Amino acid sequence: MNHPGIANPTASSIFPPGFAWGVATAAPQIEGGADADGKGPSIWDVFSRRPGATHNGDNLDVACDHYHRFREDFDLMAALGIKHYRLSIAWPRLMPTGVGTVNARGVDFYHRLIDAMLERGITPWVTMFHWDLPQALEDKGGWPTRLVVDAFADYADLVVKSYGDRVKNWITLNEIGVFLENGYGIGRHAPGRKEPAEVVNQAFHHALICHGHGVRAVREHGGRSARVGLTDNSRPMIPLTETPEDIAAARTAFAERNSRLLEPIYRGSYGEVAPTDLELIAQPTDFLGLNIYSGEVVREGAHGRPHSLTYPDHYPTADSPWLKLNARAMYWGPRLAAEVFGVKDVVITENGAGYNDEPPVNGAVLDLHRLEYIRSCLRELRRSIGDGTPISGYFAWSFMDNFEWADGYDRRFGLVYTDFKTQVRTPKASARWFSRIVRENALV
Ligand code: GBH
Repeated sequence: MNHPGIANPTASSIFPPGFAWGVATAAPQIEGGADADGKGPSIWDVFSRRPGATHNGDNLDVACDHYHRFREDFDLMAALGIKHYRLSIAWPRLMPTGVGTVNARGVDFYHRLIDAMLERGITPWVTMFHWDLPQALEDKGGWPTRLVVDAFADYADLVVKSYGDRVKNWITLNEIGVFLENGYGIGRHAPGRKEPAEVVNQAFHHALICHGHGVRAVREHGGRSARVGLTDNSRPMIPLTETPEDIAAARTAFAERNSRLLEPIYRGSYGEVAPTDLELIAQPTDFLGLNIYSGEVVREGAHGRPHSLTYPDHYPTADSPWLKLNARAMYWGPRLAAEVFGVKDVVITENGAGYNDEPPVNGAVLDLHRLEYIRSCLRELRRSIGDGTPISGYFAWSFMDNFEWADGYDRRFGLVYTDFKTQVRTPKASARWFSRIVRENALV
């Protein structure tokens, strides 16, 4: 029964007009077609074939076969009412060896893909680099060598010149710290190297300059209405109590923990660097993309210093063991980015939860765990907006179950279930619920 006087949705559940609701994926995780139409190998194609590198030895050869099924996938997206889609472009499809020769068939693929999206009323948000470095560049030294910077500059120009007439939302690189620490520091991700900190630092510097070239390419070739930002998984710091002392501790911790990336980009300050490099890195962007899954709890400690708390055993956790289910990250991550680094516009470019969902039963996947977690996150996001944090969009990770890097295919983040044997897609309960949120522009 309706309670008289309580509207549904309530005012505090309604999002600002024009809020961008979307879903996200990345090329290497969904496309398959690993050597279709002249594509060169990426570091993930090669790494995933190494014995023991991924769960079950899973590789990217077929993935969701999106390369051949993108029209059906966009039909489903459109049927769910999704209006914004974050995807990435595979560098080795366009430039099989990373530099020089352009593969026209690869370029054409994304022309068809983008047109298919636009025909269905879906706005593309394109990430230039989501971890699939051409193997040929790795063979020459990879991210620690400067030649990746020059190669990326050409690649970014090619991408924006090719698609900039239809793509107006650009993301340069995804989670620089993650692909470098995992790929070159601990070796858990491609290319699986274990290098000393100074090598990883060098790689980090190169990736920042690549971000700068991405921004430059959009400004030069993207047209006047084009917007560009970087996506980071800046560590959200969550004050144990929402009191002035703990909030101050969270602010200090956020500044310290995220300065490596956000300082150079937002404050243009950064050790001893050639001024031309710094100029590229610190160019103004239009938004900051934040991937938020979890956060770290802090309180005021001794001498006013932040004190980080570790999660106890049995703290609610997704099947991804790192994914502690703390929805308040979604309030504090964007708010601290705005307060500490002066970010003027935050777009949540990823949020979700990884579970080993069971196959559909009578056509249904009741992923109530994922649904409730995302709902809690959206409640916190709305609270942050209500308190004045500038947030203009939210993308659920992921549209469909896909290749979860070293965790392979059992670990599912999709709103849509992927049967990797038959390639049948089944919207989960979370997809149907999210579809309604998009339609209402409100938490339902
Ligand atoms: C994002 O990365 C990626 O952009 C996306 O491609 C990916 O599929 C998605 O999230 C879900 O994972 O050392 O065991 O504690 C998330 C990056 C993954 C970084 C987990 C920290 C900690 C692993 N995070 N990682 S562990």
